[in-house]
Amino acid sequence: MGRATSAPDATFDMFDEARLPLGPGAVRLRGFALDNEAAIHRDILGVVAAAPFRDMYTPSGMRMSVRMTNCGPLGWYTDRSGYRYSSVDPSTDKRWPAMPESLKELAVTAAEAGGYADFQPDACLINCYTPGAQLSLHQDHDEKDFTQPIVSVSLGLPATFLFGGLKRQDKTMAVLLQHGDVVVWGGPSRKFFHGVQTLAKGDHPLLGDCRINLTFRKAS
Ligand code: MD3
Ligand code: FE
Repeated sequence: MGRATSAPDATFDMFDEARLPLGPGAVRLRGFALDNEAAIHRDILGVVAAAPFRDMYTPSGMRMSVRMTNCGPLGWYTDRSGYRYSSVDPSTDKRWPAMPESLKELAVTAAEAGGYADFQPDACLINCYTPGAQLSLHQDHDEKDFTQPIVSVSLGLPATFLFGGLKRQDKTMAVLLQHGDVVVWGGPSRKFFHGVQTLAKGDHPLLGDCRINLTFRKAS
């Protein structure tokens, strides 16, 4: 699975490794999503047709620069009422679209490759970044079982991901995430602070001026 090397990119990446350990329990699998890229792209478009990307608002009323949607039994949502998982899209009260088999299989095989057997994702958050969008340093702590990893899939424009430690003030490392990269975050890394730097302009052959990130979680 995946490729040992990747196409040249404008961003210099010192660690262009097929399998790059990022922290305790975390590994980046370079290009792991590329083998089934066409089906994955098609199935994301299907989800987005049923549940479009939308602006979300933090509990304090700030609009997030990343636009979001979900698929699977549970979806992550934020608005004035707070951060939560919901079985329905609060904007329509309809269930989120089902998690396409191509996406679920990608998440499960990546988790396995990262050392986590029996990953059973019940939520997939789909983030859409356009140039200028960013995600501030945060922890993912709305899930019930932190022994389950999170699997993230990056598609489209490259982004610089920031990965810290258990405390907000901990030093962060910058990691390039490019089209097709999959990261498995388990063990102690599961609770580490992380964020995404402001997306630079670009034009990706498949996704245009956009970066899509999928995060698969076991929420319940
Ligand atoms: C490290 N998304 O949706 S993916 C998020 O690129 C989120 O859209 C980013 O952070 C994005 O919550 C980063 C990588 C990621 C996802 C979850 C993690 C890294 C993580 C959970 C724990 C530690
Ligand atoms: Fe996160």
